[in-house]
Amino acid sequence: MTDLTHANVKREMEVYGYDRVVRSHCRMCHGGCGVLVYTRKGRVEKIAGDPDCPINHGTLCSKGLASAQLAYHPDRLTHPVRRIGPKGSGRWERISWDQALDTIAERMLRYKTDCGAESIVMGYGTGRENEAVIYRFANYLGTPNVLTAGHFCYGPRIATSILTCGTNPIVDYENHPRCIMVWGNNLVISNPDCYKGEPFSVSLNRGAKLIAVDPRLTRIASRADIWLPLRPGTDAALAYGMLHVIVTEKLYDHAFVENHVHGWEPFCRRVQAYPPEKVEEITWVPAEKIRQAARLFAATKPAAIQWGVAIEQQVNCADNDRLLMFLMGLTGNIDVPGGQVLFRTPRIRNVGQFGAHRDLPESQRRKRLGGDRFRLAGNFAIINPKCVWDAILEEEPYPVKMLFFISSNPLLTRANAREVYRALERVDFMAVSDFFITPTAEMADIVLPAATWLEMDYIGDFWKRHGYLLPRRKVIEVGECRSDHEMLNDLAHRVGQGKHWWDNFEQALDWILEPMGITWQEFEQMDYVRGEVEYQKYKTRGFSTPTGKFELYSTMLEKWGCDPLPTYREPPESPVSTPELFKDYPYILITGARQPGFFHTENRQVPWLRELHPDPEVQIHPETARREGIREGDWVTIESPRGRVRQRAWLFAGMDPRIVSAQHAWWFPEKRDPGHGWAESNINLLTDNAYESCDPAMGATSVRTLLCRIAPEDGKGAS
Ligand SMILES: Nc1nc2c(c(=O)[nH]1)N[C@H]1C(S)=C(S)[C@@H](COP(=O)(O)OP(=O)(O)OC[C@H]3O[C@@H](n4cnc5c(=O)[nH]c(N)nc54)[C@H](O)[C@@H]3O)O[C@H]1N2
Ligand SMILES: Nc1nc2c(c(=O)[nH]1)N[C@H]1C(S)=C(S)[C@@H](COP(=O)(O)OP(=O)(O)OC[C@H]3O[C@@H](n4cnc5c(=O)[nH]c(N)nc54)[C@H](O)[C@@H]3O)O[C@H]1N2
Ligand code: SF4
Ligand SMILES: [Mo]
Repeated sequence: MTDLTHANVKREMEVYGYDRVVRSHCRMCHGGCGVLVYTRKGRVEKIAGDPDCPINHGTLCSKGLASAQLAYHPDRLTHPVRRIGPKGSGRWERISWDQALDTIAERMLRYKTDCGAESIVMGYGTGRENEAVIYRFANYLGTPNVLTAGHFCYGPRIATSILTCGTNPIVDYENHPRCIMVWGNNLVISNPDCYKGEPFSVSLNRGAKLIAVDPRLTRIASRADIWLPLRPGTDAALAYGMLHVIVTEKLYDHAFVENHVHGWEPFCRRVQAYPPEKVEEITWVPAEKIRQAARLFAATKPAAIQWGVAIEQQVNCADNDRLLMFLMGLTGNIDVPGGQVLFRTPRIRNVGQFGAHRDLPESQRRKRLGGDRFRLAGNFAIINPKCVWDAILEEEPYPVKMLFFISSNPLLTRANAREVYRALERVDFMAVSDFFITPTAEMADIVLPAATWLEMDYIGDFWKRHGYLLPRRKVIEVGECRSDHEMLNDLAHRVGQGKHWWDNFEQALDWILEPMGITWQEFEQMDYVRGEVEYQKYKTRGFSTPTGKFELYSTMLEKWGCDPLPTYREPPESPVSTPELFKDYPYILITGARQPGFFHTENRQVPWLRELHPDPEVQIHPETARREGIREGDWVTIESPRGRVRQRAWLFAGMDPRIVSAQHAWWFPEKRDPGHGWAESNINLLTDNAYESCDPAMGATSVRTLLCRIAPEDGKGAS
């Protein structure tokens, strides 16, 4: 890692008069990029990439660079507040941390006694490193209900990979795959989960072959050897089409199949239902291109699949994940250098142990909302959001009385936003921890001021699968803001679970590191630590699945009464499944393709980042725009059977004219009324959360494949 006494660093400090530099790593997204934070008189003045960090090699994105504008933002909440007017009135009074935590604790204990701990739902959104602390708190409280985005993001990858091969296989960019298939992912913008776009781009520059599976011609797709622009939501059929080619042309790894696979024969029978010509009809991708892609992927070694969230926000969520793993496995790319690796974390107490999942009593576990309906999700402590809204609004199967959202903005990020609004309006008591009073926080009773990554010590990336751990070092303090870790440690003592917690959170960091025989103070002096790297462990130990094999036929799903083999289901709303609706809503709507400067609902108040994307935009094909009387930059209405919102037209020729791609998570912090325009451009007013439209095992909500219509806002349109 960069030596802080290095000449470049010293010169930077002298020339600009910085008085301190701290090595840390960013967390404005899923995190991980090593940074050097320069301060002057205790204020952050500059953030630069750490050239020697193994994750990002000195590169940073716009969000990382703008972190200080977020931390010092004038609208930032810097002390706890209590609402003094009706919900959504925007009237708040300042209170102390003691008052805030005492009130939350008192409510929790009351609901626990009166209605059971399950009536308290803890919540977060995308993973942010506070998840292990939140689960620990919830499990010791006795509530099985932690609401996350895990039903349709990342959770399915973890759950299905545990069923299939024991852990989540990630791409080994360090050993340069020679073929990369990017599937429903745009990592050069999203830098998601364990990955950054930078090592991917390095592998491409070294000549890796590239296959892109994306309905849109992204920057990645434009560099691809083969681009497969499929009809949104038909990924399972396309994957089966490729598997059909690989099986019938015998392009699979015979030794792997013979020795390490469970369910080969039933799988081969199922594959027969998906010949490329039939798959072409379903997916719009020509059969010949499917064959070419399958052959290229199977013949080039090592090869890997870079998968994304698009395949999970569909009715075929879990099966999509499994089918992509089958492609990895059957081509012999699992756990080989440059392939799809099952890396180990260092020897620490991991997120699962920290989360204390084993300490939730079985009697409470059985009460998990939706656990009977969505068995795969329920078994991995994941719940479908509608189950929570129903429990609040209908009191079914029991009443939920309290919500505690720690880093989430569900009014913008969960499907069927009108229903979310009704639930937040109705719930008895709601607490929120956030940087700002967001549209969701405006509905709360108490809002707590959370610390950003610049304001905390932490062991970074201990949930990730690449096996690196990096120390995050506290650089500044802002007002009375506190990390969620410290906040929950404090609250835990007030609700009677103190014996499972610590006097201060540094002791928890020591506890996490204890198996490695080091303390936080020692780790803090280190650059990073990494788990032992070892390949093809399955050859001696088998896979960590019930059969010890790579399970094509899932014995666990069979046990839970689900289909043990993947299948293709037509999206619940589509030209094929709802032809009548399609007459009125003639476009296929994708939502949520990531934008560089934002992280879901975040950063719309950060000047450098809002400048990149001043307005919500919807991509429309020029032909479609002409037909509908829409010009570049016009405000247009987008409408589904559930609602209507406005965004600006961005004419984009790189997709089928029948597709429309709208941005998600828009609100307008500059609008000073307490709604902050949450219902103007929020695409989740259009998305559906009906149980029947969700993945039957995982409960994933379909937010990528819907039907819509579009029109110019002035109502003139085409005649
Ligand atoms: N239509 C549609 N909807 C989608 C998606 C889509 O593609 N289309 N994508 C979905 C996906 S994949 C996800 S993961 C979800 C994300 O959903 P959310 O996680 O609910 O979305 P965020 O906007 O990231 O909300 C995070 C909030 O937490 C605050 N925050 C950030 N960091 C911290 C922290 O460390 N502590 C605390 N206390 N607060 C913090 C931020 O200020 C912000 O208000 O959205 C989903 N919604
Ligand atoms: N800047 C920024 N970075 C982010 C986030 C953010 O909000 N902003 N969010 C973070 C989170 S929580 C997540 S989950 C990740 C997600 O990161 P990614 O997985 O990269 O997700 P997206 O960019 O939403 O979608 C990737 C691609 O899927 C395509 N797509 C849409 N529908 C389909 C389909 O049916 N099939 C296929 N094969 N492709 C389809 C879209 O055109 C898009 O190009 O990003 C993370 N990183
Ligand atoms: S990709 Fe950007 S936001 Fe994410 S960790 Fe790196 S610099 Fe920070
Ligand atoms: Mo996500």
